[in-house]
Amino acid sequence: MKMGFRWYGSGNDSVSLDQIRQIPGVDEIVWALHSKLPGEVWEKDEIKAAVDEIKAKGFGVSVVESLNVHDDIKTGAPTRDMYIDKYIESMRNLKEFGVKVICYNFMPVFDWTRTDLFHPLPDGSTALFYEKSRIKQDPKEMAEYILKECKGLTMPGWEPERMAELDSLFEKYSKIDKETLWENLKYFLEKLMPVCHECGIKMAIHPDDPPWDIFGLPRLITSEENVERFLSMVDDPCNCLTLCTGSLGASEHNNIPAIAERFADRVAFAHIRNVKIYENGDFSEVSHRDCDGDVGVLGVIKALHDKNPEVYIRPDHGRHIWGEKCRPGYGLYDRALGIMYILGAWDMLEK
Ligand code: DNO
Repeated sequence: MKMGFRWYGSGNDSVSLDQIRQIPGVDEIVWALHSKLPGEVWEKDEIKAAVDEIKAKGFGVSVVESLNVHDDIKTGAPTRDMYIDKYIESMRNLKEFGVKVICYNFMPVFDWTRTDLFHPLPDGSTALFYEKSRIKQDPKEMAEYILKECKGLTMPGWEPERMAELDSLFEKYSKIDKETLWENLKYFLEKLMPVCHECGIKMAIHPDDPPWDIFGLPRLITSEENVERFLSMVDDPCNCLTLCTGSLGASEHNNIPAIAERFADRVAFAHIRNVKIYENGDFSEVSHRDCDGDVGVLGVIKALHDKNPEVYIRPDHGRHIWGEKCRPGYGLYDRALGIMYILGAWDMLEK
């Protein structure tokens, strides 16, 4: 297993590489060129600058999160082939710097969505929270709220440039139903698979978060059944999953340890975090500790340990603790605690 830590880059993250170096057991920085919009090619000199900075501190750069997919690919617009070509160009550039896994998502319009980014927990910390009844509100209000809380820090999937054009984005998706979205995903991946083999890169789709339709937009990677459909639709060892335990785990219908076990060989990357689901369907992010939430974190770790010991893992969102001021979900302290929990369980399994 290789342990990673997501980092948004100098000037775009409250955490430094020097701090990350002091968390035991971190091998990799999970990185991206965060100033790039979906559809822009990641040029070699830009990749080199990012990678050099990370490698200088002794970390690997094998996992990119995310190389975002342009909406014209998701909607199957006439320009999609042009955007797929650009995507492939970025992949070939990334390969030259040793990238092995590309995490991406196929969520329409929005990336992960929450109604409260700093919801108080009983212990005095705060965490990301989803209140089901509030999601009926105007999506523009939601985008404004999220951008405000991110205080000018770039957040993948929530690029201000895209959010400013929400009407036309919603218009693009107005004729896209679930089956069309599945077809467009298949089309995209079938173009990419030969390039993956040429480059030794695995494409690892991130599940939809939350794992159900929101704002009338269809979402695909939401359940065990749909993960199975996704993996068999393009049945190629390079067509993989980012097992985000908290995304799939927000639905009480998903048994995450069972999903981890069943698809372990196609899990290229795992995001480990825990969520607590309430009876009314709301959910809160909580600490990584198994008994604090409903994900079954220890079962997931055991499944990956037993069936895919080469997997890349990162702790996912943490709570905001000890007064830390950070990007929502991405502080230092609780993610460092998460790493120690995951490594503790892993080491014990090894012994
Ligand atoms: C949230 C993340 C997602 C993820 C993308 C991958 O914190 O898990 O934003 O990076 O969906 O494309």
